[in-house]
Amino acid sequence: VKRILVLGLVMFFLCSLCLRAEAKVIKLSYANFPPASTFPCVQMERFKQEVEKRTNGQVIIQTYPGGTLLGAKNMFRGVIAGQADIGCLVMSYQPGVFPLTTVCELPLGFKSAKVASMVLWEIFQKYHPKEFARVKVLTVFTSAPSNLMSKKPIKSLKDLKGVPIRAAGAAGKIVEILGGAPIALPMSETPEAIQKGVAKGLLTSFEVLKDLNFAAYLPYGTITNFQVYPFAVVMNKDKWNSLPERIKKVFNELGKEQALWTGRYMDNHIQEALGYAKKKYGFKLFTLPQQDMDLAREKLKILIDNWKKRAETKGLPAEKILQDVYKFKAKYEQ
Ligand code: 3IO
Repeated sequence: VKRILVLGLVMFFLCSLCLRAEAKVIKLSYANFPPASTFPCVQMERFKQEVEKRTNGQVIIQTYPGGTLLGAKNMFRGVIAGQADIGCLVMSYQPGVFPLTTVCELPLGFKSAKVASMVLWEIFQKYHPKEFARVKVLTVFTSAPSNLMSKKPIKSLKDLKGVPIRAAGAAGKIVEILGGAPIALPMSETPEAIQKGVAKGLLTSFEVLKDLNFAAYLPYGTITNFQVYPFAVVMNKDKWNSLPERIKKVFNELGKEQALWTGRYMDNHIQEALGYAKKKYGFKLFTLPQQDMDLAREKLKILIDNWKKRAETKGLPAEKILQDVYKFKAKYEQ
């Protein structure tokens, strides 16, 4: 009898310990707009795994790819309102909302997602952009430099004239300046536009040839390396403030590492996607003639001037920010 009593007591304590641990599990929702196969969602799953591992399961993240919780255009507002705890947004989808950090979507000659992601990270650390004051920024990253994918070959700027090309934010301006007809849709609405033939091309990083199977519709590519699309992963501020310090520490330590991981994943994945597109669909790559590249660079300078003017009207030290971008870029390119 005594033994049974002791055993019962031990079990009671074990159970109550378990229950208490259970009660302390923090569940967070993480919203993303594009399909699960795409790089923003691949990095989301990696982020989830790292957080769960590093908090010993104290934090559980439920992921919602494909716009099932929040869409591309209401991501920022949705997280601020608390509809999702965490959300992944593209700054280019909401022109005017991010006057400082869109410095990183200017055609500044980034050659990799890794370098551009690190530069974006450093700019956040140095300037604490006011436009993100209402959320906690968990990590940032960018796509790889944008290239053209099209139904018909684009071998010169002349071939681009009047062609409807899906491109958002600064990328849309680039298409416009170079004589194309930009269609400003987020990536989540792009498959339909391509399949219906509303858009006859796309200006973004090449990995979507595989991840969204665009190679089936767009068998031609043109290397331009114009700009990158900057992303931010943000958390609802009240939710952030409610987290225990040791959990906050896990997130804070993960931010830069996650940016680097995503940049690297993107750069490697581009090569894989190009191989897939070539093998499966005979995807063909072109480069623009040097004189067209020079002309494009000359024409696109106005975007940098325009960004500076807009940033200055917002009271930002535009020239200093731009010089820092160049400085960080040189640092990480080494
Ligand atoms: C992108 C966005 C969602 C899924 C895959 C992607 N590859 C590149 C981007 C960049 C972007 O935001 C865009 O609209 O081209």
